[in-house]
Parts: sequence; structure tokens; C-alpha cells
Amino acid sequence: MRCGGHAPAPFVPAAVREMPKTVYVLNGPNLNLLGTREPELYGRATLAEVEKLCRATAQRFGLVVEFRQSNHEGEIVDWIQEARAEKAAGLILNPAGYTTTSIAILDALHTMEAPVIEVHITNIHARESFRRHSYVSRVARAVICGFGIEGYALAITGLAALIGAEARKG
Ligand code: DHK
Repeated sequence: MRCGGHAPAPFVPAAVREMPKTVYVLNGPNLNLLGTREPELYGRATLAEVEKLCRATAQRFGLVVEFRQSNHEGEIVDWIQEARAEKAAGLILNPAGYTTTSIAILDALHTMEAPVIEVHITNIHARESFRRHSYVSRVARAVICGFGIEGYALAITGLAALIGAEARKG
């Protein structure tokens, strides 16, 4: 039996300690059409450009991005479950049209331990009233809307602060 003192810290191999943390960035239906879809609302940047922005922002904090888009609710549920299983450091989700309808996505998000950040490109509160109710907001640690695609960079920066990922020098 050990007496007094603190339990020794568990041994964590350097390779595991230094493994970059992964952030999932998931995008819902019709966001594949960014750039050409109602550009007066959603802007002219494409989803590929959003991905680039996410990767560049995440890199500043030593984070790796898993970036996906789907038009199918079940696929998004599968990816949320994957993020949980893979112990993602956080999940950023633009649920798009599923924001206001998907209890399946809400249920999947409820299983996540890592912080969930909800992003909308447009200010959903300044649009049709049906866009204002979000199931996802019930579980989101934070919600960002109305900043255009810059909202994704803000979400990653905010998430980095939440999980203690510091900006890299240089
Ligand atoms: C994107 C969508 O596709 C809409 O269904 C949402 C969101 C708003 C956005 O602003 O990114 O209502």
C-alpha cells in the first residue's frame, strides 16, 4: 500500500501526447452549392474555399480538420457518431436545412462529449421566421451566424480557446 503523496501521473507516450487533435467540420444539405447558390445571401466563396479557410485556421492552433458535406441526414448522423468514436476535440456543424427539423441529428449530438459549435453563414434571425428555431442550439456550446464564411474561422478560433489549443508561433 502506498502512503501519502500523489498518485504518479499515468505514462503517456510522446507519440500519443503530440498527436494533433482533430476537429470535425460538418456541413448539411445544399452547402455543396456554395458559390452559386443564392450568392446574394451565401456569398461567392465555394465549399472548397471554406474547407481551405478551416484548414488554415486550424493549423494556427495545431489542429487537424476533418471536413465533410452531405445532403443526407443519416450520413450526418453517422459522421457525428464517428467524431465521437474517434474522440474528436470538437465538432463544428452547419446543419443547414436540418437545423430546424432534425431530432436524429440532435440525438446524435447529445452523445458528444466534445464541444459542439453551430455555424450559419447567414443571420438566420433576420430571415424567415421558420429558420429561427434550431434543434442543434439545444446542445451547441456556441452559435455563430451572420459572418458569412468567416463564421467557420471564428468557430475554430473559439473552439481552440475552449479546448486550450494555443496559437503556434511563427
Ligand atoms: C444554410 C442553409 O442551407 C439554410 O437552410 C439555413 C444556413 C441557413 C446558413 O446560413 O448557413 O437556414
